[in-house]
Amino acid sequence: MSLTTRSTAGVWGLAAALIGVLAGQVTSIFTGPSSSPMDAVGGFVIDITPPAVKDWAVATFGTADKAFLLVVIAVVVAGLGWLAGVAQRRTGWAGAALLGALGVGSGIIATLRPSSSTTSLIAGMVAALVAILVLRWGVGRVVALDQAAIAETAEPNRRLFMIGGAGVAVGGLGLAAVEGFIRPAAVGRPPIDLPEPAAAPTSTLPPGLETQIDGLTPLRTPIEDFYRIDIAVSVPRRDTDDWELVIDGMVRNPYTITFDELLAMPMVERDVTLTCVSNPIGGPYVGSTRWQGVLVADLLRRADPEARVEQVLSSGADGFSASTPLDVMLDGRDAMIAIAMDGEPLTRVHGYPARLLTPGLYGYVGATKWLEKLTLTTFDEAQAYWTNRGWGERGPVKTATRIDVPGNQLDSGEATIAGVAWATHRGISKVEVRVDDGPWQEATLGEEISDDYWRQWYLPWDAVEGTHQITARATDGDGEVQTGAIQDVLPDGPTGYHVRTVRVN
Ligand SMILES: Nc1nc2c(c(=O)[nH]1)N[C@H]1C(S)=C(S)[C@@H](COP(=O)(O)O)O[C@H]1N2
Ligand SMILES: [Mo]
Repeated sequence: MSLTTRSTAGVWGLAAALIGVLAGQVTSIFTGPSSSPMDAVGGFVIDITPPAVKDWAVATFGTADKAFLLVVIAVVVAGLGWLAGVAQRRTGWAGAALLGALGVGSGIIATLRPSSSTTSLIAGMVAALVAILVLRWGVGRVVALDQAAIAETAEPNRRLFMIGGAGVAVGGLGLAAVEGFIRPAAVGRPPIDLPEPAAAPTSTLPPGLETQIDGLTPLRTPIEDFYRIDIAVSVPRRDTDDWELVIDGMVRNPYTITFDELLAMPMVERDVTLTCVSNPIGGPYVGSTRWQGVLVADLLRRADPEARVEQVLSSGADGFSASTPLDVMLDGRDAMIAIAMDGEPLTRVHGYPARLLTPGLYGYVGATKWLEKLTLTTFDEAQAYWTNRGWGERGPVKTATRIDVPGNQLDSGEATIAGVAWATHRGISKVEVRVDDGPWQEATLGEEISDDYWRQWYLPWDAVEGTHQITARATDGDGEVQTGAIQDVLPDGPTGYHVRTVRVN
């Protein structure tokens, strides 16, 4: 391969861009996650991405959607870096201007983010400065050699190319290490002494049917398996001593409480299933556990809401907001500010130190993590993050049934069809299963934990050779049979039956 001065300049541009971003990200370890150029640009991209594209990303990458986004940004930056190198060689300034604009631009975006702080500009400036220095040095050498016509020998050019290549490797690997390990390592959760719940459920959760049926979703989701969905590019860090909850809006008595004050309030424990509006039929974005927290109703009452209040707009440290209908928060369903899941303080990814949880509603309308504020207002006055982007204003969870077993292949003979069904806040009264075009057969239900909790179910099946389609549907606690009409997740959650095609050998 014959090396051109142009490609050597391109490689130096690439190296300059990656090392610049790396410098910015490392700086943000000290100046705070809200100043991270990658997070700022990532958050900005998430905000402007059309809901359908975002949904595709969540469906395709799941919890790795943020990693995917960061990789896309890094690739775009690398491409622009290459261009900057080439342009710098031709003009002596255009590449530096491009990289400088990118770095400073990311700093400005960081400053405009909802989670910005006074240091938000710094990391972007550092990124710009480092990128420009690397670019000017590398491309400067390339041009100098070229002018000296030493490049005829090709050797110095090759060496310069190799050094630039090493710079690309340092930038790329460094970025991968910082984003993949170093920054996420800050995600550990400090301990809290959890107060005793005043109104605890009388029993512990019973063992589920998963102890008898291999592959069935456990009755209680282990926290490490609990799905995670949010717009936070890196997990917000809020600690209990600097945590405050502001309660304001159309109230006669706005106030702020600290974490210690929250802990001193009466605590409840509830078993609740949480699911995402973007969870496709049969999908994984649903989890169930025991939550501990303070009833929102107690907090709202103290604020003394005006009669015109319709919704509670809750906001989180990542710039997310949700609008929960006031009637839902006060109808006795025990919407809470949760501080613990499964007997442990919330993990950072699930909203440490405190989050909202509203039984019966999808996460986007009632489960704000890293909670900072509750504003009592009307639907006209303020809209939430997702309702602003085309999702339904009220988000009651639709009845859903998931088939966990069997998988796509099994041997003929005695088998078990099993799964979970939920219709949070209405409960599940029946699950039926159909094989091919056969009759609906009633499955056996696992123990009922609460109306707000999913229910395990199973049906013995004599599997005969061939390819079969298994379909399942539930009936909720009001006697309403789940609809088979297929609707997409947008705008207010999917409907339709989960169908599993199995090959019996
Ligand atoms: N701060 C914040 N809270 C949030 C979100 C978010 O993006 N930011 N996403 C919501 C959505 S869409 C869902 S489904 C739930 C998911 O909660 P989990 O990640 O604890 O499972 O959180 C909700 N709370
Ligand atoms: Mo969600």
